[in-house]
Order: sequence, then structure tokens, then C-alpha cells
Amino acid sequence: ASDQSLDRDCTTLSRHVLQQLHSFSADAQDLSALMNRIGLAGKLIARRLSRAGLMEGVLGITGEVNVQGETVKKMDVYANEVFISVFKQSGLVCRLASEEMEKPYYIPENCPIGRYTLLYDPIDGSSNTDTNLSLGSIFSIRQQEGNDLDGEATDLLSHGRKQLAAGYILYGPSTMLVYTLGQGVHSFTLDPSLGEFILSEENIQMPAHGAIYSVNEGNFWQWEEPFREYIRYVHRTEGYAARYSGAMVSDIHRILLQGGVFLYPGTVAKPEGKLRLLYESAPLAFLIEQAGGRATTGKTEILDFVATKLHQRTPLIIGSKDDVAKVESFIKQGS
Ligand code: AHM
Ligand code: MG
Repeated sequence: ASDQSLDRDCTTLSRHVLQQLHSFSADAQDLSALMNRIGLAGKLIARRLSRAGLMEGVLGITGEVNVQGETVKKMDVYANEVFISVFKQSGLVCRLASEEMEKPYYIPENCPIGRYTLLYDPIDGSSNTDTNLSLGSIFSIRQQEGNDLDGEATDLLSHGRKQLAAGYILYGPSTMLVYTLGQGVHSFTLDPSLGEFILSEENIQMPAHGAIYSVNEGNFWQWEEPFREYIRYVHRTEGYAARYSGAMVSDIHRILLQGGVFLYPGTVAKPEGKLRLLYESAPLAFLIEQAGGRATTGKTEILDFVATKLHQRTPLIIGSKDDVAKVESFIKQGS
């Protein structure tokens, strides 16, 4: 029995990926190596965040504005480069696409052998950086299709069911990595003394309904009426609680474990909302579906939505099945 508990306590991320795929095939080895690299990026970012207040030049803004028109933080730049540098050494990834880069980044020495593309948001919840609050990184791995001779990466403009792996790293009181390969959702906690992500929970299934609704209510009057109607319903119904942290990775992590719904609706001025499909909404949708939840734009399942451009935005309603359906019922009434 003691052997068994030792065994369970020490399932590391890379071993878990191999177990998941039940094989030592080339694909399984690749995915294990890729997940291991994502874990390394997470450790490097977590280390820097944990010391941010003790070091010069870690916090604050760079003075630049990114492709999305958002102010760039020094941590955004650092985290973006961490992913590039860990994947340069992997040999497996030819292209990386992130929130912080207008065009995909090619690693010539890995092309065309590296048949995988990493899509990622290096720092989710950037506005939390300077106040020592939870942050995340979001990732998605896709197989590269075709040769991408024009360097436009148009093969990425396909639906989210093509993701091979997806998940997030949550930088909270402890650092956690949650991932799916399309076979359930599994969470790991970083043991800083070992420098390893250790299995915390396997095959996480989320409740069909939860008390939490998570949305920036400051935008109330900018939304379309059905969202206001949903929020009014929540306000007058007993048993709901609002939670909104400014980093959707942490809000969605809570919802994964306890149920509920996260919304980022479009507004009249910006009907597509804020969140980007390929490296924010789609990876989280893949993961939440695997945990028994759902994600939709309000019109289309997130995983069926096909982007027309790399930095495409879509509205997002994601979480427990019944709660997503409840939001949808207001949208249907309104149309
Ligand atoms: P970011 O990747 O630039 O940080 O943007 C994504 C974040 C989400 O984590 C969060 O839920 C949302 O933006 C917060 O936006 P707002 O301040 O408009 O509510
Ligand atoms: Mg983001």
C-alpha cells in the first residue's frame, strides 16, 4: 500500500502523457515532449512571477502597444519569449502563434521537420500582473497541415476539434497545469522543491450546474439585451454568486472544479467581444468539453467555429452544460 501511494504521489506530467496515449509510439513521444516543454515554460514564468516584486525591470509596461491595440507589459514580452526559446530546443515545433505576435513565428531550424504548431497566450489576465494577482498561460497544439509555403499559416484557420492538446497554466498561490489530449482533463501542481508538475486530479468532470457566474458587469449597458436579461435572472434568483478575477484562466479553473458559467459577450461597439478564438477560447473550450461542459459563441459551438484570421475574436459563453444552456435560452428568446 505504501508503494502504491508513493507511486500515485509521483506521477509526473511527462509520464502521465505517455500513460494517456497507452504507447511509446512516435506521436506519443512527441506529445509527451511537447507537454514537457510547456511545463518548462510554466516553471520559468512561475519562477519569475514569484520574484517579480524583488527584481528590477520585471513589472510594468514596455511602452508599446501590441497587434490587438493593448498596452504591452514587460511580463507579456518575457513570457512570450520563454515559449519561443523552450520550443526552439524541442525540434518539434516549426511555428508558434501568440497573442503578442502579429504573424506566426517560424523556427527555421525546426521547419519543415517540426510538424506541430503551438498557439498560446503567454500571459492571460495581464491587468493582474502589477498587483500580484492570479495569471495564466493558455496553450493549444495542432498538427501542421500542408507546407505553409506562403508563410501565412492559413491551415490554422480550421475548427477547434483539430486541436491535439490544449490547456492552461494557472499562476496562483501554487502553479497548476491543466491539460487534455482529448481523453479527459487532468490537473497537476508544481512542486517547487522538485521542479516537477505532480498529478493532482485525473479525469476531472465538472458539475452540470454551479452557483458561479463570471462576467465583467461593468459592460452591462454595452451588451445586447439577452445578456442583460440573463444577468437580471441571476440577480433575482437565489443561489448565484458573482466571481470575476480579471484572468479568465483562474475564473474558468474555479468553474471547472465547482461549476458555473463564464461569459465575455460582444458589445454593441465590438460584437465579437474581446477574447481571441485560436489561443484563448478554443483551447479552453476543448478542455471544458472534455470535462463535460460546453462553450459557445451564442450562435455556434466554439469548437465548430472557423476563424477567418489568426487573431479572430468571438463572444464566449463557457462552463457547466446547464448554465450555458440557460444563457442560450435568453439569446433564443431575444432573437
Ligand atoms: P489578456 O490576455 O490581454 O490578459 O486578455 C484576456 C483577459 C481575460 O483573462 C479576462 O477574463 C479578460 O481579459 C478581462 O477583460 P476585462 O477587463 O475587459 O473584463
Ligand atoms: Mg489573453
